[in-house]
Amino acid sequence: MALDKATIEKLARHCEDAEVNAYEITKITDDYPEMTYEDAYDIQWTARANKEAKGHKIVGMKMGLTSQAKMKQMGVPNPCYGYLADYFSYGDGAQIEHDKLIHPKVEAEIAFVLKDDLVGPGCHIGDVLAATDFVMPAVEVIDSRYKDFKFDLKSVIADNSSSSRYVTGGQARSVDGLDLKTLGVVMEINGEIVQLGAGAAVLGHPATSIAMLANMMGERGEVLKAGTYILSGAITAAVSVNKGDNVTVKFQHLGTVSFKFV
Ligand code: 0L1
Ligand code: MG
Repeated sequence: MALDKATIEKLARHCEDAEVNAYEITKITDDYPEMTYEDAYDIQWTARANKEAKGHKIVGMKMGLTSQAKMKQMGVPNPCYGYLADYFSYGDGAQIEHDKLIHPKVEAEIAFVLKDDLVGPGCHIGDVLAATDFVMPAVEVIDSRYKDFKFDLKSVIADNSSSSRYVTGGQARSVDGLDLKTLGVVMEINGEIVQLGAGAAVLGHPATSIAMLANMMGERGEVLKAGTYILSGAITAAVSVNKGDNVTVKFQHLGTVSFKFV
């Protein structure tokens, strides 16, 4: 740990303020190059506690940067995680206000809901499949607070892994009989196909991502609790969206998620 408690608290307020008021900031490591990964997660967990103190509920978790292509593109060595607050959450058919965001992008994801706790370290894909109550289709709206989405991994972690909004729809299904690795998705914006993908884009299998989350949380003594809703990571590349855009993502076996930016 390189940053003291007062600096962690200051940076948590800095990131959260940029998120709530939708303005750009420069990456934290420009001013604090000594920041460690532990500091970065301390900033995220402090911002999370501040949200709860203001009366918000934390309703889930997300994994980010889970594809080899995206890690390579962003020049980062590992995936990261973040939390989902109540006001991030939207249902199928939603209208999301574009003006409340900075430069949003959309990604198709499979969401997991757990029926048992997952406790890392040592958690593996089999533990995840056994602990999964159901999966559902979701679309994550990411909105890095960093100018032009320019960041390094530590700065992204402090910024809650770019969490912003997410939309859940389609059908809830047990993982029994579903091959999440080959499950296909088609993303359309304003009726035009913009992305195709399959579940294997997420660390080879989306459940691997959930195991990694449990193991990363385990390093901090945190447990991924039964009932948690988790976005497992992007199946498609993230696509920039504008005001007025209609987004529809069709998931094989799981139905469709549609919404609009207004
Ligand atoms: O959910 C994601 O994969 C995004 C994580 C943060 C990186 C970014 O903003 O692109
Ligand atoms: Mg994502």
